[in-house]
Amino acid sequence: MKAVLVVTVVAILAFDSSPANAGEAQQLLYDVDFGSPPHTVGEPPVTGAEDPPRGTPTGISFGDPTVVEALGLLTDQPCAFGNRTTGYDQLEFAMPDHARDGFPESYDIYHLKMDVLIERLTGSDFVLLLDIPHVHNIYFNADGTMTTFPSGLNSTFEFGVPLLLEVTYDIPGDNWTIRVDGEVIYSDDHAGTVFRSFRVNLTGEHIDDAVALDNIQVWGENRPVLHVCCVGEECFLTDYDGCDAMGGEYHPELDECEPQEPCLDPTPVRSTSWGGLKAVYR
Ligand SMILES: [Ca+2]
Ligand SMILES: [Ca+2]
Repeated sequence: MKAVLVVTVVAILAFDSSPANAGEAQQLLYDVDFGSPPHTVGEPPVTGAEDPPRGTPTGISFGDPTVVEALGLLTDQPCAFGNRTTGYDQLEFAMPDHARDGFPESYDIYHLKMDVLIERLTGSDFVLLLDIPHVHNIYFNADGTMTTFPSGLNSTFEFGVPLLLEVTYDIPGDNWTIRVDGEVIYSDDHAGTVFRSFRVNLTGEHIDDAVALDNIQVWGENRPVLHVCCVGEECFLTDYDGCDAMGGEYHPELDECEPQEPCLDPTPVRSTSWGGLKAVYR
């Protein structure tokens, strides 16, 4: 059987998370740097649910997360968790499928990134809880390990060293991927269905526990819609521009190359040998 080629436009699909290079297919949902205004050093982060991009979390679920001038090596006004009180410190970020404070539009792919500093943990853990809608959690544990729920990740981190944590959910692609400082450390299926919210939480079992986050960004992205493009008898899946660039005939009414192989003429007007047919199907 002839291989079906899927052509995708790399410029659209490749995820560039920098705001300056964002394509039209992407929407910046959160861009929270805890800077002033609206946030104030020594105060809890301001919360709100404006139109995207939002500069605030949507809620403080528990405790006393506090905007600080610096914590350890995170020196550009992060949000600190711990703050010499015990108990949960938790921020919530509502996502599109959240009944309260959600965004008006849902997306196929979500990309989260944030600077994380685990300064000290003595028995507590710090966790990124993702409700999509069943829980996907990423734990920073007191023994220096990084783990997930559902289980699968077995990694480590360094106390006192900021890291860039990135998480990508591809919901139709049924995949979630975790990167630290640009390196993929985990990738698996179980991407979930609808993304209701994510939360960040320090369990706070000791007053010395200290964690800080900064530059929390979340992007939504829709997959381009691909249709059949016939270049001769070869079938490709592309968008209109991709088909045009290949000199093909675009068929927006068709979205699969298999099993019917729509680019093969069902009643060939030109005669062909068995050898020629076999070459087509090889
Ligand atoms: Ca900041
Ligand atoms: Ca606290």
